[in-house]
Formats: sequence, C-alpha cells, structure tokens
Amino acid sequence: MDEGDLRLKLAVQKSGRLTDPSLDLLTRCGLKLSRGKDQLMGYGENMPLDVLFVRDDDIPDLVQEDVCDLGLVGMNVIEEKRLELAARGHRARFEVVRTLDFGRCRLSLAVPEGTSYEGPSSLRGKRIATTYPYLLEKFLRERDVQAEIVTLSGAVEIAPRLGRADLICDLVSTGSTLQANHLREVETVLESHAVLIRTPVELPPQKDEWVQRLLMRIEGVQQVRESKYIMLHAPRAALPEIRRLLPGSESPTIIPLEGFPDKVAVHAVCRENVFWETLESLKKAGASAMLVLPVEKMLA
Ligand code: PRT
Ligand code: ZN
Repeated sequence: MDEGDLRLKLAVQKSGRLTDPSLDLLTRCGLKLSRGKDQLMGYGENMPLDVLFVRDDDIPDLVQEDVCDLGLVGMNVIEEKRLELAARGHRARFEVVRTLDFGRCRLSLAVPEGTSYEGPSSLRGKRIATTYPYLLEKFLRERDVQAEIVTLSGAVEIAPRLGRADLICDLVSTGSTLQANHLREVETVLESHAVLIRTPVELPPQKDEWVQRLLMRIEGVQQVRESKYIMLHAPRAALPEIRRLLPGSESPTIIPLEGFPDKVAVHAVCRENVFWETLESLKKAGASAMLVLPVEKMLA
C-alpha cells in the first residue's frame, strides 16, 4: 500500500452554497489546506486528509465508488441518490455520520399565486416540475396521488410561467425566489441540511483513526459555535435563581469571594447564546460584574 492510500479523501462542493461553510468547518477542525494549481484538489498540510472539489451532485457517487472516503453534502442530494440507486436495484454505499449546522433548506411544493391548494389530493393529474424526481415520486406514492413529474436540470421556478408545469417542487431557504416568481409554498417534501457521509467500507486503522478524530473535532466545533463562557458575581442567596436563568449550562463553578462571605463568583459554560435579555434578568436576580466570553474550543 503506498502512502497515498493512507490519506483520507474528502469530497467538498467546488463552488456553491456549501463551499464556504464546508471549508470553514474544516479550518475550525484544524485543517490547513494548500490548493494545487488546478484548484481541483486541496492537500492537507497538517493532516493526512486531501479535499477533492467537485459538483455537489457527484459527491454521493464518489463515496459510493470508493474514490472518496468522506463527503460533505446536502441531505436532499443524499436522499435523492438513495432512491435513485434503489430504483435501479442497487443499495447506497454511504452512511450519514454527522448532521451539520449549515445548508439548511427544504424541498417544497409551490403553486402559482392565486391557485388553490387543499392538500395532496389537489395535485392529482397536475404537472410538477422538479430536479428531484425520486423524492417527489416517493412523496406522491405515499399519498396515493397520480401526477406527472417533469424532470428539469435547473430554473425550475420559471417552469409554470413557461407553461411547462402547473406547479413546482424545489429547494427553498428564505422563500424570496418563490416570492419573486409569484409562487406560494404549500407543502414540505423534505427538510434538509448538510451532512458528512462516509463509506461503509472498513478503512485501514490509520485512516479510521483520523475519521474518528475528525468526527470528534466536528462535534466540538458545532458545540462551541453557540457556546459562551459566563462569569459573574452573585449573592449566595440568589444562586438557585441565577442557575435557573443561565441558558443551557451544566453545573457551574462556584468560587468564594475574598472579604465578601455572602457573595460568590459563578463561572459557567452556556451551550446557548447569552442575550442581553438574559443578562438583564440575571442583574435583576442580583448578579453583578458579568462577563460573557466566546468559547474557542471544547472537548468533553
Ligand atoms: O454546481 P453544483 O451542482 O455543485 O451546485 P448546485 O447549483 O446544484 O447547488 P447549490 O450551490 O445551489 O446548493 C448546494 C446545496 O445547498 C443544496 O443541495 C442544498 O443542500 C443546500 N441549499 C441550502 C440550497 C439552498 N439552501 C437554496 N436556497 N440549495 C439551493 N437553494 C436555491 C433555491 O432552490 C432557490 O432557487 O437557492 C435559491 C434561493 O433560495 P431562497 O429560498 O433563499 O430564495
Ligand atoms: Zn448540484
């Protein structure tokens, strides 16, 4: 086995919505990447991990075919691929190993403004444009609705205006694209977010160890994103109320304050953001000298 085989290969979207958050996650996990001239591959300088930059739709296939060990991709792409493989009599050879906190969106049905919609039965006999034919087919089948699926490769939102479909099934995040195209969201087919997938194939121990380390670091990065370290002074008597007000914190550290027998210092990690409203409530409960700090790294 040459040394290249012992380097993990991770597929990341080359240029799109998932690119920046994926690279940001890897940087936070401590990876330093140097990108080659062709920009198609990033070489991990301080980890045995290389990144392949590809179209998001190709990511499940690259893991399926063992070209890559790992991939960062939307759940929508994964679920569509899983159904497509099943329809062809194959089984998906990728496992979702981490849910990630970016790439949130939903696959939804949307009808032109002014069109009525009274549940899935309204879809009967309609033409629905989508780039997700398998997910849409499953949605219709489970509701026992016969409709025509018009599979497009993009620009789904203009299909009704062009007379190619009666309604659409497309990804939505803010909803402004639907609004701009005079479409009304009526049904969610799938809630989605980015995930980390891996091959179910057993990896050599050196590689597997790095997968485990990466998973642990991702966990740590996601935990600290919202976490804050809070320090404050409080009257001993107010401790129960103050502990109740600290958002998402486990047992705080209580430290006596020299010369103030009735007062203590409280240090706590809060696993949720600490808002001004929380500080104001804490102050009302008797807290003073409050300090909120971001948490950089965390490892349980
Ligand atoms: O070139 P490549 O094939 O790699 O990129 P792509 O064009 O297929 O994908 P890209 O970059 O648009 O999206 C990559 C992934 O991001 C998707 O597979 C989803 O998992 C996720 N994602 C999150 C989204 C959105 N949010 C999203 N809003 N993907 C697409 N959209 C579209 C949406 O359909 C609409 O047309 O973006 C437009 C703006 O959305 P609104 O609702 O904010 O107006
Ligand atoms: Zn794509």
